[in-house]
Amino acid sequence: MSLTGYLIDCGIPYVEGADINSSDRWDAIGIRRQMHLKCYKEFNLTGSGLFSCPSSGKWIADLRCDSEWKIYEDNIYILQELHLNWQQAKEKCEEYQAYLVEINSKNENIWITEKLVNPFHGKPNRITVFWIGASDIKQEGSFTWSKSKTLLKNTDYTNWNRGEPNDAGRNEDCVLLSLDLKGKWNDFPCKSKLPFVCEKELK
Ligand SMILES: [Ca+2]
Ligand SMILES: [Ca+2]
Ligand SMILES: [Ca+2]
Repeated sequence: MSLTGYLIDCGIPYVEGADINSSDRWDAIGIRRQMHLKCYKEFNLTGSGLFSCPSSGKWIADLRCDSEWKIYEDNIYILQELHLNWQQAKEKCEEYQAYLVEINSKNENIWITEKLVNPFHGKPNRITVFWIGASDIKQEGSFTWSKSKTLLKNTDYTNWNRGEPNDAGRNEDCVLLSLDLKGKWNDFPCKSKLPFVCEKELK
């Protein structure tokens, strides 16, 4: 669930025509004061969207913000089946105030591979590879995550396939994840059009 606003102990809700500065917050309690909240744009609202303030003084929400985004730990993720080159994919994620997925642990790699993308693996337009947010565009051989701008050091989590990254044809600067290779990574030509995964922090 993700909202454009939040409330504590009913607070002073927005009321059209009321002078909030001179209102006593306790006025709000027990008189069925209500307010509407909206979901972030990529979330769909279900329920009435109403928050109401009963005599308990705790707002009750009749809403859920659902989306195609899936939650893993503190972040949300979406697989985009649209095929774009790496740069376009990065920009598309940024349109959602998100970023091309940055994979920092074995468990995150497994969750993305198995739970998020694998359900699409057997479909007619089956997805076998997708972009992740690492590249060595800026400096050959030095892979960095585009979101955090951190260099992938030896101590950082990586999941390169055997023999990768190999900069084949001296033309491979962007990183994909392969489902056929059980979640292994490969550097690949950035101009290739592939599906991709966006990640976003849940605030
Ligand atoms: Ca991540
Ligand atoms: Ca390269
Ligand atoms: Ca390669």
